[in-house]
Amino acid sequence: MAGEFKPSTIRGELNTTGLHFGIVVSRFNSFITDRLLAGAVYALQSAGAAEKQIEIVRVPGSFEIPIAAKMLAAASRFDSIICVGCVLRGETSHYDVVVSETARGIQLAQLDSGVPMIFCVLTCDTLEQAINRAGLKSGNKGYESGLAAIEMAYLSRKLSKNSAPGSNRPRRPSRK
Ligand code: INI
Repeated sequence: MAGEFKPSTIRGELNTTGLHFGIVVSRFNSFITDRLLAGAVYALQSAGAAEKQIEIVRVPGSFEIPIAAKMLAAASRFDSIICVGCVLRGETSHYDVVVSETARGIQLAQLDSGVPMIFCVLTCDTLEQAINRAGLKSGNKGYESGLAAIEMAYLSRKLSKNSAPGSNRPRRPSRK
């Protein structure tokens, strides 16, 4: 075939200039969620974000994450939101309800608001599995989520019509 076929590709970048990040953290299983939070903040900080570019909101449990994330998105100052929780399987079906409603709620919140939300909710059978994903063997999901938040925030600015990455201009009017 003659010539190279190269469609244009739009990508996010690990660049935090002018971007604002919200983090919603569940207090339930805080032994784990505090470590995930630390990983997420470390990723943002390592990529150049300053303290004033990050706001943290605490909620009782994972089930409450979607409503808080949706409220943060409505504030119009965040480019992406990281949702941090940890649900551990117990003996009843409570686990399944909390997991599915949290995941569904976060998905609905990001699709309704148009603000990217990163799913940093561990869903584990045992505490050991959660510990391994919060800083030991399997890395730190919080750190990975921080990187995903930067990429999606940048991409979101790039894809939205009226705001370039780094312009720090809200995409929609703030609420009066
Ligand atoms: N919330 C969690 O974040 N993780 C859990 O493991 C958990 N368990 O096992 O019950 C949990 N439950 C609380 C729930 O998220 C709500 O906070 C509560 O039901 C009040 O609405």
